[in-house]
Amino acid sequence: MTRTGARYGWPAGLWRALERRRPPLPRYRSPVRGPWLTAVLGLVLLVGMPVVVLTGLLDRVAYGSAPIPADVGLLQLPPFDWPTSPAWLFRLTQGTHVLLGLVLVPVVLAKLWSVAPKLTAWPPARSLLDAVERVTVLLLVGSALFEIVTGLLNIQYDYVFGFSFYAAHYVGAWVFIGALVAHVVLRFPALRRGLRSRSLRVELRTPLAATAPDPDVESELVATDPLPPTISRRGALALVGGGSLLVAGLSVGQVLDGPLRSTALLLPRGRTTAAADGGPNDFPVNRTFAASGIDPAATGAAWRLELAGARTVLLDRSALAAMARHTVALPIACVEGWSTEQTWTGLPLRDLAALAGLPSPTSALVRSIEQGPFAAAELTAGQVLHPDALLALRVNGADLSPDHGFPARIVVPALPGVRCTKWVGSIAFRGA
Ligand SMILES: Nc1nc2c(c(=O)[nH]1)N[C@H]1C(S)=C(S)[C@@H](COP(=O)(O)O)O[C@H]1N2
Ligand SMILES: [Mo]
Repeated sequence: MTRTGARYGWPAGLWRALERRRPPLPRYRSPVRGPWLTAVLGLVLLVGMPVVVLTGLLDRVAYGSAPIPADVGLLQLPPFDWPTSPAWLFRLTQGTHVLLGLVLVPVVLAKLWSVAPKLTAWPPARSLLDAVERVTVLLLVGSALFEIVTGLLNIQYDYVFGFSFYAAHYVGAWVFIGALVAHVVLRFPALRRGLRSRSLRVELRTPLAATAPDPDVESELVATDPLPPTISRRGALALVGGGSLLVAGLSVGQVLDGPLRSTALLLPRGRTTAAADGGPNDFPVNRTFAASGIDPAATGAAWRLELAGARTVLLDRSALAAMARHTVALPIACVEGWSTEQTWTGLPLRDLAALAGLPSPTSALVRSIEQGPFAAAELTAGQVLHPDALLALRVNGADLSPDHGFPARIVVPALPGVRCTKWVGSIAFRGA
């Protein structure tokens, strides 16, 4: 049985002529494909995707422009000060973005499978509205796959692409947002119809033996010559849900401290520890001291912290250590998804600002003795003045290890890990 173009207002001859020119596109014959399955998967994505998008945009705001500037032109969000409280804020937004993004991958793939007949429909457009819809679907599918692939490569630290991840993933997100809004507006009625076409309760009780093809042959998703079922609808949902659970199980360890971290098999870097000895410095490392290329002599007895403000002050490590009395548990949350909470001891940044003669600075520029993209990071007034914002010298009661930023590093509540500069050489306070 083949559908005719009559109901789309096409002249029958033209439709048949096009049909005859059908390229060798696959014809899909699964009996469980249909408006209901597509609508259920669509609903899950309709709830989950906005959360991934919103937490992603928030991460972008928290990340700011430093240390890796990414020029995104007009798409730049208006600047606003990322809060320093609650301290776990970035850990939550970043963890949610990466984890939920990963967990939804099986659902996205299942949704693509479920609408495959539409993606390969011939003729490519039945009407103008249909053409518009197909273009938005193309953008939606393209940007979703782009975001998934760049996101996955980023958390594997695998920069095989020749462009900035930060700019590309962000611009891709806006393409996705636009296409998603258009898709939801255009397809919402179909989503409702699909959800109502079957009862979830009934489907969950229907075994394979009782699984029948959809009678709704008007729908493009429904096979006109279905094969016998090899999986029930509930089986298909269980397969997708199981896939998501598996992904969750293999990733959630990245945000957990303790032995469960080693279960984060999807996130190799989050498991790398400085000292796999269970000691005070045994927690994930982003870039190791060896990888930083810093000459070890520069972190030895010759090291001085330079504070600039109304006056310039040079302090050696023993002078700083004598003043380092503030201890607080704060997370390090990496933009690549992993996070950990550790107990840091050091000097409040606001005390250092006062030492430099600027007790209420408007911003600060932190410089590392490392060269390269992490050489400098900007802190806002709020980030400098928070009582728990530290130049940390110690962690969990021991000196920082070289991998964690010895002689001194920045730790600020709710600040993305990428801006918690290690191997600090100087801090320049600016303002009144
Ligand atoms: N100088 C310098 N500071 C840095 C980095 C770096 O590569 N160089 N990496 C940053 C990133 S991306 C993170 S997530 C944290 C990780 O800190 P950790 O390696 O001590 O866990 O350090 C940040 N500070
Ligand atoms: Mo990071």
